[in-house]
Amino acid sequence: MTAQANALEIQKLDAFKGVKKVTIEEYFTSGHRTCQGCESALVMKLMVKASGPRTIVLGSTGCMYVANTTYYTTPWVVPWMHTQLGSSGSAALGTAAGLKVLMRKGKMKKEPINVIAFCGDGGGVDMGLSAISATLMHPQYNLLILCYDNESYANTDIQVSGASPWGANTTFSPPGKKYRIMHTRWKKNVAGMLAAGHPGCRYVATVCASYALDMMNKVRKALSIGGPTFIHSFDPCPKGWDYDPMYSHELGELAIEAGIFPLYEVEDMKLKFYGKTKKIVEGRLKRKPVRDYLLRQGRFAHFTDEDTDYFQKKTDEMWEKWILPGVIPLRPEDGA
Ligand SMILES: Cc1ncc(C[n+]2csc(CCOP(=O)(O)OP(=O)(O)O)c2C)c(N)n1
Ligand code: SF4
Ligand SMILES: [Mg+2]
Repeated sequence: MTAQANALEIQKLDAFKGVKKVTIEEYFTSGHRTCQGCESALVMKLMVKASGPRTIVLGSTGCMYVANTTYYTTPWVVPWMHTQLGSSGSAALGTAAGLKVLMRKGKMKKEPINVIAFCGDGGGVDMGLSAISATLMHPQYNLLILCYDNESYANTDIQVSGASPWGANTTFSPPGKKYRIMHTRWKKNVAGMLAAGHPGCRYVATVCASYALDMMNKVRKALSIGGPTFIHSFDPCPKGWDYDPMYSHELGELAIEAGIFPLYEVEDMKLKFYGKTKKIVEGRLKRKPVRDYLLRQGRFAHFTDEDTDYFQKKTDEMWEKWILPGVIPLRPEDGA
């Protein structure tokens, strides 16, 4: 396929230049039953607001499937389909390929249609990672995979995932009298891994809906650039993280300000930090202590000073020792 022919299949979605330019139409509306303060539901709403009406959404099993499809009701205004927990990559690829064939055979009008597949962290960071990787290797298909990361297998009652933070209390890692810290793995670095490992993938970004305009504009860029793309969204979850639902927005901000979840985009292998992360990288903003973020959540209520200090030390390492702060941990051997 020539670049010109491929371009016909891509919607050009320019960035919204300020909140006043954001369209008022909604494509994820009422009719869902996610928890009060659920940031992932906001991510769904902003994601399709950004992509517009000519969009097909596919979603793997998890809260954003189950809570959005109660029998006979759904908040989705655009066409929507469920897919198996580890299949966001394959579903996106299959749909994009199917649309291409139907249009080529004249069975559908030729027009650019956005294909977005979402997955949770269980579905994307863990179970479906291989399918996502395979999909990012096919530049001839235009699609976006958005991983909404609430840092647990939330829908099945908050089990630990590869994206759960060190030390968090989950149903698989409850603190006990003998062992206080039951989850001892550092969060998997999925966006950095996918960006570095797939040279044909033109766009990978991290987002947080606390910065809604940025988040929508990253979705628009991912859909306009051509080929398969990936966005990792950091989503506070009042039920799993155990805090008052009114603080979702604030917790998203705190995670960025403490440097726990850096905001960046990788376009054609060029890295750009943005928002408060950029200010931190440039030394214009001091990182907040991680304890300001951790101690606001019940999942870290068992932490002692020793635990917060360890979390701080590991976060500092991401900033001070990683070759690209918060993105790529590789570094030359000391003295090399
Ligand atoms: C192959 C498979 N294993 C297990 C399940 C049960 N299950 C349904 S939803 C879910 C949790 C998914 O977690 P995540 O992808 O993080 O989405 P969240 O629920 O957090 O929104 C699990 C384990 C399933 N549906 N399919
Ligand atoms: S458990 Fe978390 S992700 Fe699931 S609906 Fe509730 S707030 Fe949203
Ligand atoms: Mg999850």
